[in-house]
Amino acid sequence: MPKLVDQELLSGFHSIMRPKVNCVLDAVEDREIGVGSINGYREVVQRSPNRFDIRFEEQDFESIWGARGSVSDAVPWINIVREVLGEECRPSFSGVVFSRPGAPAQQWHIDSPHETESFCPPHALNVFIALEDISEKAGPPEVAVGSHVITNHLSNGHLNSKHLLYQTSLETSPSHLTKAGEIPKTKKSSMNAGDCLIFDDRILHRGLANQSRKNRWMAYFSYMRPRPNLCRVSDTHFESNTSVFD
Ligand SMILES: O=C(O)CCC(=O)C(=O)O
Repeated sequence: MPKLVDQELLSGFHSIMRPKVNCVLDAVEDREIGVGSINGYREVVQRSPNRFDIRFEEQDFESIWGARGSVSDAVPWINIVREVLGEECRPSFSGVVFSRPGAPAQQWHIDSPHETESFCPPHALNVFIALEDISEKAGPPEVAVGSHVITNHLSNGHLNSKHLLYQTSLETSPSHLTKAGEIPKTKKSSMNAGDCLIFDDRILHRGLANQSRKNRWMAYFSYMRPRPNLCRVSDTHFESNTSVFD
């Protein structure tokens, strides 16, 4: 969605996000940080080599959106999220993902697994926001169009949720997702600062390689639909209990 975030909100994001990102990265310093949520810290995960995800909390955005945070009526994408997830939708995670120059393309992955064997409407949506222009060279996100329907490991015996979710040696690429002989088409496009990409988080997606000379910055806000048995749904996003500040 082109320019969903205007210049004023972008500036607000920058003034909140940059200092926190720098503070967390300073705390990481020379510590080991492996790839994957369990090998990172509460505040930062290396999603793939040289691609870092710094976690933000709802309170971080109070100065912009007030106490309701990222479900405030002032959030430019909130009506879309409500339409898909329902009025009761809740924020689940937010953060900044940045990739350093030379970061390779991520493996294809989904962010949360299907929860039932038969297809259900989305239980989670991701909103990606380009914080600066992201040229093709800087590695915008890429998605396998329509793949959220066929990433269901519960109905598709040859899929494994671990390989769908994590960066493992057995990447699940679009060509593994055949449905009636069709491989989902992939789509990528450069983004201008303020452009947003909103998607069902069961869709196969990845961040592309950063072949530019600058860090590539993106913010994200993830939302979920409250549902029964939510307490049994495991967190696959930030699994480490260690803090970089300990
Ligand atoms: O860097 C990107 O474009 C996507 C990041 C992502 O999907 C992830 O880290 O889960």
